[in-house]
Amino acid sequence: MGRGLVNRLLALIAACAALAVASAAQAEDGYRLWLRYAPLEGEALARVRALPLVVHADQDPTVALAGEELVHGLAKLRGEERRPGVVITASRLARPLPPGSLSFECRDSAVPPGGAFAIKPADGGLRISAGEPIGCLYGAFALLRELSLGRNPAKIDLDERPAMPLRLLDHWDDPNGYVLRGYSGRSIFDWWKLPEHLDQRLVDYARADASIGINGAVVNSVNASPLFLTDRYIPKLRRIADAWRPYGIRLYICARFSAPKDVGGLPTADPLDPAVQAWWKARADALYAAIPDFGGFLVKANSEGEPGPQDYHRTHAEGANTLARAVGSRGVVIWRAFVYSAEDQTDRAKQAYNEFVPLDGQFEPNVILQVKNGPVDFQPREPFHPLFGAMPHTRLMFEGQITKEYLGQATHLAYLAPYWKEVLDAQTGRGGTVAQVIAPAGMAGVANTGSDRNWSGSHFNQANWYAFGRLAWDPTLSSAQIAREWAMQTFSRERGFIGKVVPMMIASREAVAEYMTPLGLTHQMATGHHYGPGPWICNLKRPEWNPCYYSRADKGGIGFDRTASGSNALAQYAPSVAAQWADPRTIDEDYLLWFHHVPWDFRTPSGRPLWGELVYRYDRGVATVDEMAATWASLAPYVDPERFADTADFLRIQSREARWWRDASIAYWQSINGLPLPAGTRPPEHSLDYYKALSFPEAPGE
Ligand code: GCV
Repeated sequence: MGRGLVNRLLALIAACAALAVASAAQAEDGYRLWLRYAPLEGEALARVRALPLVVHADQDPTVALAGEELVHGLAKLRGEERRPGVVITASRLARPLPPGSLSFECRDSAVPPGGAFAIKPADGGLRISAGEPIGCLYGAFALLRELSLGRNPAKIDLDERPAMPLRLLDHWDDPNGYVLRGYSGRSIFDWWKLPEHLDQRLVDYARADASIGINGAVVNSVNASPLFLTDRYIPKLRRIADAWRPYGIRLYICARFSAPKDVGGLPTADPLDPAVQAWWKARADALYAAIPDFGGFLVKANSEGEPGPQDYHRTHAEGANTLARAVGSRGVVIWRAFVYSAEDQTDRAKQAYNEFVPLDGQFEPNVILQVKNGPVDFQPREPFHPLFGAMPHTRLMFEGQITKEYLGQATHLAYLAPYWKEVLDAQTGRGGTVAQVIAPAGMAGVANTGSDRNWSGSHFNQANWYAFGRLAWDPTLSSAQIAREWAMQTFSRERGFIGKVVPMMIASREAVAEYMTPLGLTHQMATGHHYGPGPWICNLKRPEWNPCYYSRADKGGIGFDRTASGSNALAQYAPSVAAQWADPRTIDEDYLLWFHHVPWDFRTPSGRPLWGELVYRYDRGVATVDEMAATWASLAPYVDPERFADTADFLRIQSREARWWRDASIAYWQSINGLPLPAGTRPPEHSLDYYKALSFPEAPGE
């Protein structure tokens, strides 16, 4: 081969390599989340091009980040390579700015502290003002969001403040990198390499959180390892806290209640023991010495085998208060209300209320009680938890589960904003809606982030992280508005896309509720993985871990009687609320079997007998998933091939598994009620024994 040909071949190979790199750089793998800042077009582009990149950077690292974000984001929206922009220092800001400037005032006493900001027209341009630097960062993200949605800068006029002080993510991550109920790879925290090495992903995570107003993260699982309270972990925690501080993310840890014994060398963890109290105080002091803005402790106590004050015949209040006094005014102790005991077999749904309501008023002021959205456990649908509104002298915080343990995990598409809104908007009958009750405290979401390139196990699961932050910032936002802004930033601004994808997202959670647990059924998931159906399971050692405990299905009927003739859980709600649910003939059917045991031939408001209605709902859930898959298929022209294919694959899985849920459930109910299928109904594809025999050793477990 001649030298010329060799050179040409080498050049060709180099060109191919360069192309490969270029296309890899373009690959949409989901890592950039909703912060893609895809170039604008047409008038929107012209308007943003007219905004000069003028930012004010003072010495504060958070203000600097806000400036960086704007420079980066505006350049991207303008379709330009990243440019440094014009940075005006604090001292020069006193001089008149060029007309049409974009500027910051981050210590504006007219704006309240705590993250509030205003974006107003000023000097022919725009000014972001905030009472403190974090408000400027939130303002920068808000401005970029508005521009990304195509808003005209001349018409942007915002005045925002967060609805609640704590907007947290709870990570159920273990020191060895395992994520409990995690469906997106391993933990984002690499405790092995910390403190020397901090993965860039942790910084990118903080940026994403800040962009939606999240302001704290609990870095370890509620089934807590005591390691996090040892000296060895303090430098690791400090390294993360230092990286997160400029983004306004405070670090919290889960505290294992038995830690004074486990790692403190004490013979007891009795919260009233002076040595135990001194130990907690010393631990809190050590943490605050390293991390002055340490958020505090989250505690799961006397729940599912975790240690707690009741091991020493102390109350939850006595336990929480010991930790709260150790932390003092520096932070908070978040105590979980998720407790249910093996002994009390009346009704699991009643137990947290019974346990905590008598303690109202006994907690230190820096204790917050964290209450799951519903009284059982993050099911596809539950009524709001009766504790909301029932403890007027205690700050209550909402706990939601972003990770979708019971809603199809990574593969099933279920947009959760409508789910959380259902609870946040519910009238408690005791001092307003749930959102109003939690406003003095906040919201925590069990995070769905992991080491997967797309962070959340699926592209659409990112929407739940996004929606959680947005709702914690402002629970009055509508599910559709949040879906719309997420989809526009994450995928495409095209009307043809948004007009279809938003309704698809809005319908998705209801579809899951219908093909898994229609009409208020609950906890019918198989043991361990909680992914597929297991309504027949009835032999687990604790009755309330069995699906049959919740369905109460027998020849005569189905559903859990929580009225006065049954467990009377209904009486835990305010009379005005209980009245809506007391009568099976008038209750919202979505809660029918949650509160009532009714005969199979019970006439539902639809006119169908219960058995027919149940089958109808399963079928409707399956049909909605098929429609979602068809909708997505029609959206190919708007979506990059990588994310399009990933989502299409997952919708195929969901279609198949929605049928699995429907068929296995119907086969089981039929084995109980002995009824023929309603006329025209497709019989289950396999026998009940087939479904019972399925096992999934490869599924993510407990
Ligand atoms: C952390 C559910 C999950 C458990 C989880 C528990 C909790 O029961 O299945 O894995 O444990 O909730 O919230 O504490």
